[in-house]
Order: sequence, then structure tokens, then C-alpha cells
Amino acid sequence: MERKWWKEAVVYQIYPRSFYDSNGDGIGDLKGIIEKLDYLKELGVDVIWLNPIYKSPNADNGYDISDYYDIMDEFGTMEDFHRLLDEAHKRGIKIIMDLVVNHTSDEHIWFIESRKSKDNPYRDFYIWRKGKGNNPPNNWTSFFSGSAWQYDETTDEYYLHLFAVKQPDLNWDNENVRKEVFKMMKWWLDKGIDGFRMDVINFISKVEGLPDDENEEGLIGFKYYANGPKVHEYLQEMNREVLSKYDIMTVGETPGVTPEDGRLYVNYDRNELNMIFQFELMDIDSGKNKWDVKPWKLTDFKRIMLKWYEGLKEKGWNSVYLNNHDQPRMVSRFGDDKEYRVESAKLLATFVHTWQGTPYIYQGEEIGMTNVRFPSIEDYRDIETLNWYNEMIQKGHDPQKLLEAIYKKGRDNARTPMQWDDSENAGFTTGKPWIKVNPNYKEINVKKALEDKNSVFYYYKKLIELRKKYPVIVYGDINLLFEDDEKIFAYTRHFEGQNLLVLMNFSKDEVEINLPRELLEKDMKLLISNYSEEELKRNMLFKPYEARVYLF
Ligand code: TEU
Ligand code: CA
Repeated sequence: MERKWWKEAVVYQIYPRSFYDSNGDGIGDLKGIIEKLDYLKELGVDVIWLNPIYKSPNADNGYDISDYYDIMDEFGTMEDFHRLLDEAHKRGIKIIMDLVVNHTSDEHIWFIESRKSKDNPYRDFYIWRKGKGNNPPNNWTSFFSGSAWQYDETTDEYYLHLFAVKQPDLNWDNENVRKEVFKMMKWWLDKGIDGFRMDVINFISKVEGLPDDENEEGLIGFKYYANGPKVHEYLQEMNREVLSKYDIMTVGETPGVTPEDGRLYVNYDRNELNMIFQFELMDIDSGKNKWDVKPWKLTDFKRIMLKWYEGLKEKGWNSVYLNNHDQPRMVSRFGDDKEYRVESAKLLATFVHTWQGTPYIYQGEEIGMTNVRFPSIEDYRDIETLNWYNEMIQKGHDPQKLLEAIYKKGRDNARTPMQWDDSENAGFTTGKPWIKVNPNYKEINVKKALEDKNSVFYYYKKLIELRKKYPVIVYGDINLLFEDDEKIFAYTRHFEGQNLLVLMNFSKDEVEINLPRELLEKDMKLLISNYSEEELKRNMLFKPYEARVYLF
């Protein structure tokens, strides 16, 4: 297997708005990130992925970009950005940027021009269609509730927006759109950035004719733009024109992708992307839709991860993540955010860092931050959450039940400010934060974590160190043990004579693990565990959420 720096790297995702506020306006900013680089250096991460920092009216917190060549006012200036890149590089940390090119803001100059007239040179940068009588051109729905079409009076046509009304979709079939995007990507790469995370990159090619979806459930129209007909042609063109000219890493965000589709994006010989984010694991607890939460099973968890491991094996590379800025906090979703918060946060980290693939840490995960339960809908900021809530209220649903779903799945769970210390507003800002802090910040914060050698933070630090020391953790193949067990997740890994045994109890019960004889006979060296050495004398009796990693 070919060694690559981005396979060995650990990525840390920063949501700048909620990371650290340097000037007291209640909004995290680039200077704030610079101030915290030493903290990230201490943790040991190699790459920072920055959520969008471009100029934006913030309908969707920066995913609606009005100028790709400028920095969002609240976040600082281009000079601040250059300093951030420089200071990160000085510490040996790379920076990848979010590339949001399925859509722009409706305040982007291209769209302002586009909507002016049917013969404007930019008209064809977006997807405009005539309505069907008084109805939109087709029945597709938006991720953020309602129709995916917005009527525009000026020219008496509709434009397509898969996300918010303020996020019109670009028309990738227009060669000039692709040229502009590639030019912009080079402009950033020439500044020395180290790669891109590409927002919904598998949505850029829509099926010709934009047909009605006969299946009127869930996200209507999805199959007509997810992994569309020309997506691979466009990504190969992007690779040829831009990516291949730099030593960078790329990761595509690709909702609705199976391992078969996945291979087409990441197989080495296809020259498209290095990695993608699969969503099958994130959908593990979804019923009719993300808000309809059903219990998840460990056997499904294992099955999905194994399928992706086998699916990309030797021909491509996986990314491993359990949360991000769109998802609930992993310890609340897959662990226990009460009695066993620390243990289960460490257990989940053990999985992310010892499975095959590049691990992605989302800010705050490394101190075990949890979901939040705001008392009122007024406290929420996320457009997806608010649009859904309003739509459901109009349909007559019970507000309290809606809040319960938001507590489990709302995106603001991940967007509350980073908890730095136990002072007011968790030390995130001296002003009024743009979104309230999680009230548990007195208990869960960075200052406390750094003072406690048994903290979640130091466990992450150690996992990252182990990854650097033992190539088997990066490159080893995987063999699952006890595949059908609903409590135990266990596997061995092998690489060039190095062997690893990972044992994890994903339950609140004590569980005895009966290792197969051939493993019992081996000389095992414990590399890391989330219970104390003293307790480990219990041998193979595993405490709640206990995790151990052995080298043999
Ligand atoms: O997310 C894409 C996406 O599919 C999300 O709508 C996701 O399914 C949803 O958030 C889960 O609840 C990306 C970005 O990560 C997200 O923050 C943006 O809002 C979205 O694209 C539009 O740019
Ligand atoms: Ca600020």
C-alpha cells in the first residue's frame, strides 16, 4: 500500500464562529484561532479543516458565499488569514479550506447579474426554469424545508436551490462556471493552503431535464442530483486542471453514497479525490428522516464500517468521523453523556483512531463536549432546525415533541461555543455569544482537561502519538472478532509484522471477553486503555465502555 501523509495525518475540524472570539463581539474569528494554535499543537493534530471563512451574509453560517476571494467581516481580514496560515505552518500544522461550489449566496455578484435578465452573460451560471402554470418547474424539495425552487419576479422564472432560498445552485454544465471555480481554487492553493473539504460535491451534476420525482417521500428529487451523470467527468477535469498540480489532500462530502459509488470518487487510479465522508453511519439512527430518531444497534455500526473498509480496501482510502458541525455530539449519540461521559468519549476515540482511515476530530470532541438542551426555540440559530420547526408547527405538531427531536439531532448541538474554561461564557468570549454556551461548561472545559492527566484530552493526545509510532494503526488491515455481538466491538490489525488488538465494550454492562485461543497465547503489550492499570488486573472482564488496545 502506498504511504501518504494524509493517510497518516489526524485532522481537526474548526467551526470558526464557535471556536474562540478574540475581540469580544461574540463571534469566533481568525485571530482567535491563531491564539489557540499552541493548544492544537499540544494535542498533536496535523491538519486543520476550517469551515467556510469566505465573505458571506450568513444565511447558513458561511455556506452561502458572496465572495470567494474575501474573508467574512466577522472573522477578520485576508491579512489575518495569511498570518493564520503562516503560524500554523510554523507549527507543522496544515490547513485545508471548505470548498462550497454546489451553490453560492444569492448576494454573489454572479447571481446578482444572473437574475437581472434572461440574456445576462451570467444567466446560465445558475439553474433557471419556467414554472408549470403557477407551480414550480418540478416537485423537488430543499434540504431546508419547502420547494427547491424560488420564483423570481424580474424574469418570471424560478431558480433551483437544494439548500436555503439564499443558496442558488450553480450550473456546472456551464463550462464558464467550472473555469471560474478552478481559477478560484488555484488562487487559494497558490497562497499555500494544503487542500479542500468539498461541500456536497456529489450534487454538482443534475440529471438532464430535471424530472419530477415519482416517489414523494423524504427528500424529493435526491436521486436526480446525488452522484449525477457528469459528476465524475467534472471531478476528473478538476483534478487535471487543479488538484494534480499540488501536494494537497482532498475530502469530498458525499451524502447518499454507497461504497460502490465511493470507489468511483476515491480509487487511486481514477484521479478524483483522496477521501470522501460517507453518511451511512450518520443515518444509522434515522427513521423516515433525520428527525425521526430510532435506536441504533452495534451490529449495524460494525456492518457499515466493515462494508466501507472492504469496499475501498487497497484501492482507495476511508475517512473516519463520528460527528461534525452538522451532527449531534458523538458522546451523546453513541456513548453516554452522563455517568460514563469520560469513559465513553475515550472509547469512541479509540474506535476513530484505530480503525483504518484518516481520523477527523470535531472541535470540543477532545474534551468530551455534549449535546445541549436549550429551553426555547428562540435559543436556536440553525436554519435547518428553524425551518423544520416552523414547517412542523404549521402542520400542527406539538412544540415540546419537536424540541425533543432537536435535542437529539439539531445541528446546533455541535455549534455551541468551545468550552475553554469555567469563567462566564466558558471563556469563549467577553461579549454576548452569538449562540448560548452549553450550561455544562463549568464541568467540561479545556482548562480542567489540561489539569487532569486522566482527561479525555490526554487520551486523544496519546492516541495521536501512538498513530505516529505504530504504522499498523494507520496501514494495518482489519479482521473483526465477535461480529454478531451487540456489546463488544473488537478487531485485530496487521501490518509488516506488527499486530494490534482492539477491544471495546460499547455497553453499560460488565462483559467478559473470551478471546480465541490463538490470541490468548500471544504476548500482549497494552498500548492504551480508558481504565486504570490497577483495574486491568481483572483480566478480560470489561467495565462499562471500557476500551483497550494491545500490540502483539
Ligand atoms: O451539508 C450537506 C448536507 O447534506 C447537510 O444538509 C446534512 O445532510 C444536514 O446538515 C444533516 O442535518 C453541507 C454542510 O456541511 C452544511 O453545513 C451546509 O448547510 C450544507 O452543506 C449546505 O452548504
Ligand atoms: Ca470576534
